[in-house]
Amino acid sequence: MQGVWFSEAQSANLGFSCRVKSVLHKEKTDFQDLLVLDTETFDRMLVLDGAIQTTIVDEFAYHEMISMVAVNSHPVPNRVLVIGGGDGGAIREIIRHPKVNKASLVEIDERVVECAKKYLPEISVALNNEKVEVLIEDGIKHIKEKSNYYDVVIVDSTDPIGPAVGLFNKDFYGAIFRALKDDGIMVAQTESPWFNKDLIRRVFSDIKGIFPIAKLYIANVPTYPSGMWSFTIGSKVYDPEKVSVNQIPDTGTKYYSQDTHFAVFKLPPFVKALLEQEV
Ligand code: AG3
Repeated sequence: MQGVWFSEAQSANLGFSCRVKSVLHKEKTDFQDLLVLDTETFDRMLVLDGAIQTTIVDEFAYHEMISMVAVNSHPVPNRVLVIGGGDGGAIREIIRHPKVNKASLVEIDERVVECAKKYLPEISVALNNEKVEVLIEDGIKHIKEKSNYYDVVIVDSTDPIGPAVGLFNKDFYGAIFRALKDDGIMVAQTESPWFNKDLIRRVFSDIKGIFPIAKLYIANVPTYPSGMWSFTIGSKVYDPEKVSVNQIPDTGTKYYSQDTHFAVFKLPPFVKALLEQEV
């Protein structure tokens, strides 16, 4: 292979590689290794601890899908919180919704926010918006201090290793339940149905044990392991599959739409089977 390549070791036996035009930034923050690359196929790319987080080319799929399904399942999503997601991509989508008054971002690593502002302006564009509050603190601590406060909580974490481990545990989902209002809804990114079966099963069963409604949906994100990505919703009242289409405004999204809102819940049998197994 000619030139300089970046490879993510997705597991001990599998890698994902792309040709690099240049390394824009590299540092060790207090929390993780941070790398920003300019690549041939995916344009600029943010990598944390060796794992691809987002790229200019495919970020819209992930950021629209992690945000808008839950936001549009709530009739009045006034107050929305994103935990993690320091690049600002999810926040950018959320504030396009006409009913969102305030969106808060709680990111533990300030350097992610700063580098996204510098190198990924298309993604971080909303971080200076007046509707947005950026808090640099531990998401777990933040959520434990709130009760009956948020309408929607979105967990845009890294993989369940290193700084994000606590964002995949049952106590944390319980704390989100308490931080939500009586009709609140949460969603978390829950990795690949091909490679993270145990995690998906466990998280689904945890969320189902806490929230009256638990649902899993999938979307295609080419730079993530297997390209097929899952998201798990916990909802106190609103069933995302029973939303009226009139409640879904057109915010100019390219993956999310009135059609895909519902389509993504139609799961292939091998994914559905994960949710039916006892943990
Ligand atoms: N958060 C999920 C990234 C997971 C990618 N995993 C991997 N490449 N092994 C993305 C944050 C974007 N706002």
